[in-house]
Amino acid sequence: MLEKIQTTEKNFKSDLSEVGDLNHLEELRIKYLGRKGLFAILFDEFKQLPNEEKPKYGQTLNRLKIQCQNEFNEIKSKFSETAEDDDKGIDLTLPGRSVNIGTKHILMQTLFQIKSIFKGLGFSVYEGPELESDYNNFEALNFPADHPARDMQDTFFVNENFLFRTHTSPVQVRLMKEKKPPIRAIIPGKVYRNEAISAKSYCLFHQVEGLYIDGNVSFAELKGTLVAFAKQFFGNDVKYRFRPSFFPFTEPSAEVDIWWQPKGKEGRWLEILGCGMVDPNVLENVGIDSEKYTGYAFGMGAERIAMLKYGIGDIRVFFDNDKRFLTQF
Ligand code: 2NM
Repeated sequence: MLEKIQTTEKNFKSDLSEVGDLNHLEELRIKYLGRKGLFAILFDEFKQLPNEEKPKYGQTLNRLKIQCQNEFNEIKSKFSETAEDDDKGIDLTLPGRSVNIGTKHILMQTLFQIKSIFKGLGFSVYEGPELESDYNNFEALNFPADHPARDMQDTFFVNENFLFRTHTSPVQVRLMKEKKPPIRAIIPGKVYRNEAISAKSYCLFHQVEGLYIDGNVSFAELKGTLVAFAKQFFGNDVKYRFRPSFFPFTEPSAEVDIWWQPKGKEGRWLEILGCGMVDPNVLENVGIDSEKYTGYAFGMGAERIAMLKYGIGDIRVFFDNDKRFLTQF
């Protein structure tokens, strides 16, 4: 009996050392530890032994069986780990997952394009504060005291003398006070108006204004510059017109329209910007000799021209941060 036990142990160990995979291991398990395996046979033989011999072999046999089972389990778990890596783990042949990095906001893309067109035409870019004095925002710019924009209803006043700028023109006032002509600059930035919010107007929007002041600046130069801009921004074959208008800070003043022709629908003129020759009163207010210098200025709403260019029907979508809108651009 002892010899049989020892032989079984020896065979088990040598068989186990040659195991190559899980299937092979399972075969060995059945061969040794199965219901009709070699250990079962040994136990059957053990049962046949006379009672007085049982203690002698019982312990050895039990110890051996447990030891074999342990070794078997150990090898099985090693094989299982590698098997799991193979089927649950990483398939190195799959293409990588794309990372969502977001998009540049369409308004920022538009502002970037406007700035780069004017830079190409020789303009510098300046910015200024959004909180301004009533003087810089209105008084210096020739807005009469009874102008409707100066009403509490249309402007966000902080107190009697300070307000959220309603256009970026106060930055031009600062520039003209600080620098001697020639001045050729565009000023992009946020502006605020206390209007009823709708598809067409929001309490906040972005403007780009431009200013050119020098010895002999003419309306012809203003036209040339704005036509060059319109062609670069809307396409070379854009149809445009200059239409007389009025602004407190320019004289003469004009508005520029472009022809909008939707497919299959009636076309129409749409305003894209306002402009004019800087009023001599404004130049004198900032200490520039209006006998020596002339200048032109213009202003446009960035949301508005982005809406025209990309066919966006509601200004509020620029501020909603809805990914379904933002990711279209
Ligand atoms: C516009 C239209 C026309 C303008 C005028 C000035 C300044 F400071 F030179 F007087 N800045 N911007 C101007 C002129 C703005 O926006 C529709």
